[in-house]
Amino acid sequence: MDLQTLGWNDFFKETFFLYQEKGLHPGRVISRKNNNYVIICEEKLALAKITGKFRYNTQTNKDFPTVGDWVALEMKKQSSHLLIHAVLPRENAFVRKSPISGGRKLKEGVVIGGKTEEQIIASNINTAFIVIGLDNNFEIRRIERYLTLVYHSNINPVIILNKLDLCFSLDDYIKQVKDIAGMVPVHPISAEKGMNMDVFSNYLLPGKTVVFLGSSGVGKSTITNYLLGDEKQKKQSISKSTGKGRHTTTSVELILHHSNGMIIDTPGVRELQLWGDEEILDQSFEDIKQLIYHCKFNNCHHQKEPGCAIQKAIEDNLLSRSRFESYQKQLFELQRLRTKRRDFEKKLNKK
Ligand SMILES: Nc1nc2c(ncn2[C@@H]2O[C@H](COP(=O)(O)OP(=O)(O)OP(=O)(O)O)[C@@H](O)[C@H]2O)c(=O)[nH]1
Ligand SMILES: [Mg+2]
Ligand SMILES: [Zn+2]
Repeated sequence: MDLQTLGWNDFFKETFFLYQEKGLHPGRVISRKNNNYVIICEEKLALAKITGKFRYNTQTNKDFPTVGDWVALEMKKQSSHLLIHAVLPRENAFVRKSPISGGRKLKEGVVIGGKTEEQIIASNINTAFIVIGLDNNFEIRRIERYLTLVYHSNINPVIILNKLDLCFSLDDYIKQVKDIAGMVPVHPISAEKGMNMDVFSNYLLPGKTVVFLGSSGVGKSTITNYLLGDEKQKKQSISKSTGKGRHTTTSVELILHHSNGMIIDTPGVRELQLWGDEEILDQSFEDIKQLIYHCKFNNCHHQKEPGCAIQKAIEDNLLSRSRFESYQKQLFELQRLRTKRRDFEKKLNKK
């Protein structure tokens, strides 16, 4: 398998030039556990670790290698593992805000301190499948959050409505999704019953990487297993399973598919906190942004002001109140994040 089939392109080639002169080799990160990486390079899988210098010079989580990254490797003779010298610039990455950690304290019920950082789930991705279950856990507001982050990451979103076999009112669900997702492709499928599974062949193409995102239990791994058509993942997850019958994915993993495309399966996260500036809502809430543009006052709070286009749209049933509330919630979260990030960056610069 050549590098192109793994997603190597001119973008990476350009930045790799410097490392090539130093005799380093390119490879792509398949999985990570602490400082142990599995890398695919030169037609084989190998273990790798970052160099001491890399570790010393790296302050933030986002600068460590992540699944999907291209890295510059030293092949040491007679060593059990390769050495990662650098991460090549990413074409894109799916990021969320890390759950607060490190030195966090509660003061009068409010979290102070801790690290305000982004967490990179996976990188260099062509398509992000936002998976949701057509069962009792259908959460439209969650899709909105994923859409905000996927757009921000510069990845093409596709919405997968899984568990079609459990659904009796598909039209209703599709309408809800179309209302918030506009032109984003929406595919109803059932991984368990093998319904409409051929939609994936439009995305799983040689050299292309797709990622499955969504809450725990929506069926990301079931879809992945179906597509792989073998027992690879299942076997692995059974060994990790708690014996309760369900195999929760615990780490991000890149898997080669026989189409020569690549699949990244991710664990469903409990908290999907936003990361980015307030502008990241421009695409995921384009409808609301358009309306705000038509409010009479520039500084309209969309409460009871005269000439408020938002309130009018809600009255006329052109916009649902819950969607507007969801927009406000995300906006507020991003405003708070901006303040916290500023404080955290100040702290980093002082070091
Ligand atoms: N009825 C039905 N059940 C499904 C379908 N797809 C998946 N399931 C079931 O949903 C449960 C969760 O599936 P998983 O594939 O483990 O979900 P996941 O999204 O990978 O979950 P995490 O790894 O925890 O993030 C399993 O019991 C599956 O058998 C489907 O199309 N129909
Ligand atoms: Mg899973
Ligand atoms: Zn207004």
